[in-house]
Amino acid sequence: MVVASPNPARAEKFQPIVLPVVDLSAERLEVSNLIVKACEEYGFFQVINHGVSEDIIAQMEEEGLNFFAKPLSEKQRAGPATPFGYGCKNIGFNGDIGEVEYLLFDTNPLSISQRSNTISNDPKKFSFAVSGYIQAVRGLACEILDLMAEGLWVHDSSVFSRMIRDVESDSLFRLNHYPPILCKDRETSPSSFHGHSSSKVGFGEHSDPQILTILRSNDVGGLQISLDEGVWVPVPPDPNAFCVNVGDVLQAMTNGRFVSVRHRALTNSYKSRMSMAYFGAPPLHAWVSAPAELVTPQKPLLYRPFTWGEYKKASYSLRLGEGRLDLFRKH
Ligand code: GA4
Repeated sequence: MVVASPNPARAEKFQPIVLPVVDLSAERLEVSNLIVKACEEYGFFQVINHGVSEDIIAQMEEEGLNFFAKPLSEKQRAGPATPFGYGCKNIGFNGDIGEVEYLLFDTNPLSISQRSNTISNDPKKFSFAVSGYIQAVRGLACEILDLMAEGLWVHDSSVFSRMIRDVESDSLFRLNHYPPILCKDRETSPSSFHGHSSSKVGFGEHSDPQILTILRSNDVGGLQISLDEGVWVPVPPDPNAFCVNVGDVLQAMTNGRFVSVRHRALTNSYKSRMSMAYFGAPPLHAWVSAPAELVTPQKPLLYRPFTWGEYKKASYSLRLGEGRLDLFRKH
């Protein structure tokens, strides 16, 4: 295990982790086995040869960069992000703060198109880019979820993907922008006595509540994952890959075989980072429970069945970093 510091100011200097890289164009059985292994060991992996067109990614990135380059007063016309729109520094409803600005959307094409009017001077172009991107990454998420079910030998291989294919799926899309922050903090970072700079927390530690997250960022690092309590390991950025991570609901649906791992994002001292995240979620009324194949006398059901609506409510009533899945544990 790589050793890293719990102090964000110092963590950057530790060796980055090499996440498993899954080539989606390889042989199907091999791919599904690799994905299962990655989800059990890391809860995170990268996918290459994912089939999402470069044009779709580039258009979305351009629209995001154009938006964040606007003056604050203009961006605020699209806010506040409670529940959807532009947010700056405030995360969630319970006082969490980070060095981040963002746009949060539900994935319904109609509401994206309505929202675009306050976001862009060319709303049609903006909503076309967002809808196209969401459609493409949703397809990728479904493909990955089917591969997971196959790798787990679950008979109904659409058991996970069906939830995000549903027209009532409560999936979200988020654009995060982390402006560069140069901070030479003598108090918190001993290394700053030698003129080193340190990083600030852009988005504090948390796990994603949903099923699966498909993340892409520009070539600026900042994402860190915590495989051991208090140990933060940087994930190097790769603009050619998507980073995929298991959410709390998938941990419950795999009866704890897959892990929903805590992660956070730090700011860079000199460069701005933009990430685009699709959070695949069930419909609010859908029941979350592990399929029969994953429950055995040796591995009894870990979590009581719950609806996504119930889980979402619990998530929003807690602070960002608080564990929520434990509230649903049976024993
Ligand atoms: C984390 C994952 C997604 O970004 C998000 C976040 C949401 C928010 O920013 O409003 C939450 C956070 C996220 C987890 C717990 C709750 C909800 C802030 C918060 C304190 C959009 C999501 O679905 O959950």
